[in-house]
Amino acid sequence: MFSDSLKKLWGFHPMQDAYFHALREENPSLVPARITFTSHDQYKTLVLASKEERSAKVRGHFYHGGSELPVVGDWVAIEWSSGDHQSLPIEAVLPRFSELRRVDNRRGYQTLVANVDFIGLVTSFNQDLNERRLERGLAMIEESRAKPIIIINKNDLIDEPSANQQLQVLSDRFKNVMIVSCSAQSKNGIDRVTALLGDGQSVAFLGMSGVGKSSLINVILDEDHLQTKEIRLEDSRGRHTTTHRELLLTKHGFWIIDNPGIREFSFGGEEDSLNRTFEDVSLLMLSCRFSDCAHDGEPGCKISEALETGELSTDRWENYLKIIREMDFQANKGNKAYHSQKRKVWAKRSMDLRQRLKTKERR
Ligand SMILES: Nc1nc2c(ncn2[C@@H]2O[C@H](COP(=O)(O)OP(=O)(O)OP(=O)(O)O)[C@@H](O)[C@H]2O)c(=O)[nH]1
Ligand SMILES: [Mg+2]
Ligand SMILES: [Zn+2]
Repeated sequence: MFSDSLKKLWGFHPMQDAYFHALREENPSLVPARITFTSHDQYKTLVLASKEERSAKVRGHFYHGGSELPVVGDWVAIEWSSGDHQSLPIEAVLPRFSELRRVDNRRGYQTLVANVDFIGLVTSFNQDLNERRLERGLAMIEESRAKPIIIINKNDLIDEPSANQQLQVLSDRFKNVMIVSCSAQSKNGIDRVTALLGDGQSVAFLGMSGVGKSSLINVILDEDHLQTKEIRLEDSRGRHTTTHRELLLTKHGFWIIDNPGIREFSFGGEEDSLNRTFEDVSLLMLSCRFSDCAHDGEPGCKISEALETGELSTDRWENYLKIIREMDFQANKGNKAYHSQKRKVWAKRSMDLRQRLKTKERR
């Protein structure tokens, strides 16, 4: 129906293709399409076979059957028909090879984007540059199965030696993570970002409001497609400039998704993916002498040793404890007694740690 090279350019994975073919055997009028935009119950899709953009709506069974609704980046099976006036019905969401989720207190979690190869964790060279926050963002990305790229924007605001010094600090802390610095304003370093992304791959930008996600995307697209703050100041409608997600094709051949700014990175994942983000910490914990070590000054505790020698920074360890506490909180919301007991244990643990470090400083 369409060539392998087209599938590759649009990021349609063989796994999704296979699933789609199974659906098509039952209903031959189905075609694959990718969600580029969502707003309430309206979707915009790019139809692979005809390469056209069409509006679409999910079928009723999504609401009754409890299937998860499509998000930007999703591949869906839609029932195609000619004529551009009507919305095409979305029959099913194809399996995702990655999905970025955040914890949502009402719904449990919310899926933000799907099927991206990379997530650009965007921050900037000013007060926004916060290692702990980046670390939480990395944990959230680890859970998504996409690869993180830390993008530090606004390098026009800082001289080169200071920028390099800050980059060094980050690469010491986040080993094995790609880190690039750039400026949407001076266009410095934009090629470092685009060089990381290949034909047909997709990247989503994620970060606090105002770090310059939309500005960067405009520079990458080479057009003022997205609204950025300046325009927005004139009508002064609140703090967040971007309000929708949108999937766009760049002239370089990769796809890019802008996201509204987020207030905080929430980690709602499994311990496994947290352990990958904090690989150094989990390796240390595994090598403590006692398997039930509370990392609280027990003999043979590798965490305590690493904190003493500075091999593990206190900040990183405390951040790890904080995220673990939140995970427990999420996991045991329904079980108040358990949760309050656990919380006491962890709160004591980090208080003990603080105490010990204070005494150490005094020494
Ligand atoms: N100095 C400097 N300012 C920049 C740069 N990139 C963006 N800005 C400014 O930062 C402000 C915010 O930029 P946006 O692109 O709207 O930020 P955003 O991350 O998309 O924000 P939200 O959509 O609210 O999440 C604007 O005033 C931009 O002009 C840069 O590289 N250097
Ligand atoms: Mg924006
Ligand atoms: Zn220990």
